[in-house]
Amino acid sequence: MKKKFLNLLKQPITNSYLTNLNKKTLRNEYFYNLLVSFDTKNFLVSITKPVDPKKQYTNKYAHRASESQTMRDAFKDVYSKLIKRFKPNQSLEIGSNDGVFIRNFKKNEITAVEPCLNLAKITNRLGYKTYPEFWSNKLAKKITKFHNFKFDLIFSANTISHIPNLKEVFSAVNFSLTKNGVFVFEDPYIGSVLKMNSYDQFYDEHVHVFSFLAISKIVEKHDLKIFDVELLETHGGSIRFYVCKKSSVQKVTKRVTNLKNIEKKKRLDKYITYKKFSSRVKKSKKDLFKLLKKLKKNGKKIISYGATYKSTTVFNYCNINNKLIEYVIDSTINKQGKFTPGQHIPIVAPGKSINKDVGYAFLGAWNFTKEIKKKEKKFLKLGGKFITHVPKVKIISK
Ligand code: JHZ
Repeated sequence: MKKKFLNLLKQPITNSYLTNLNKKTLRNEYFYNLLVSFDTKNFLVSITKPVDPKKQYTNKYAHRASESQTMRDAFKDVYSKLIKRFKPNQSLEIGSNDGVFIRNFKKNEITAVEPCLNLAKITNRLGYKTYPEFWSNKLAKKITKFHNFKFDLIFSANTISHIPNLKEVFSAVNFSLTKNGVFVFEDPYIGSVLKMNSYDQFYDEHVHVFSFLAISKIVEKHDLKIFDVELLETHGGSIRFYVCKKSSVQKVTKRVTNLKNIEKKKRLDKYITYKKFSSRVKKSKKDLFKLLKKLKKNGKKIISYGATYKSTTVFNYCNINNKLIEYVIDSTINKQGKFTPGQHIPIVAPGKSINKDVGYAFLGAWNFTKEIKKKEKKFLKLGGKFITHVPKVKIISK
């Protein structure tokens, strides 16, 4: 049974960066109510009414996974680790974005699936066979029929949590795996969201935010098992699942039972845990708005760093517009010159460092704080400060 615990109010589609602010564009901007629920039976945290994926994964998809050094390194590391441990002959990636993971492979070793046409074109051009379609039972059958083989490794990062129908995901995965093949996927972790108070991990694309307890219930129904699990620092706290067929030779590691026990102890299977989180979110909203208002009143210039999908949730939930934040800087070329969804703050290209007249930069990309601080040493040295809302609203001056 789904029980609502968090209301993040009216939100736009996070990928819909606006090219102009004329009347027609504004009239056509799509909004929905972002309500988050906890399923008391299968422990899954999900958006109550997901948006139609065709509205989200278009041929104008903006996010480029290889935009940060942190993520390029992380994907290289996981590639080496998986190759060493599983020695796959043939691999598949679900949601290959701009190819940040598959670029590590030889072209005949990996197949990719990416429904956003503009992204699929990038990797097809590089010579990696990419299916520009949504992952489904039908596509899984088509792929194995075309290639005449199944996969020893299926990998997916920041994609499975985006798919409303998880039953179909796992049934298509089971069909596509070789006898002892492995499915490794990683997504934001609900344990980290609760700890970091990072409510901005909820937006239209993050249909679910996973716990170990929720995924173990689902895979069980598809004749699969979790044989290993890792908690990661990426994207502000992620979880990596290692899944195989129940009949596989893979042995279940201790980490699996450990995490299961930790999650039970932290009551991730109880509605009250999420209800309490929602009170902390309301406080975070009040604190952030109050801080920005105060700084503005004192004549400070505030900008935002990283036109992230996450910050779209923050700005729209907390009612932060360009009266408070003058502009957002982002290194992604196809976000520059556009406006943030819902609150319409202009997005500009970063200069060599943050402009001298800027007093404060809100960390829209707080998950890359280390990388950003390293790049913006001069800004900090000249007295500039960052603002973050995770784990609580505060100013960072060093
Ligand atoms: P980043 C996206 O979310 C969408 P977002 C998606 N749904 C998802 O799950 C996650 O990614 C994984 C910029 N930047 O990765 C680049 C700079 O400008 O936190 C990006 O636009 N300068 C698929 O958008 C943004 O910030 C920098 O120095 O919340 C970061 O976006 C750095 C480090 C980043 O994901």
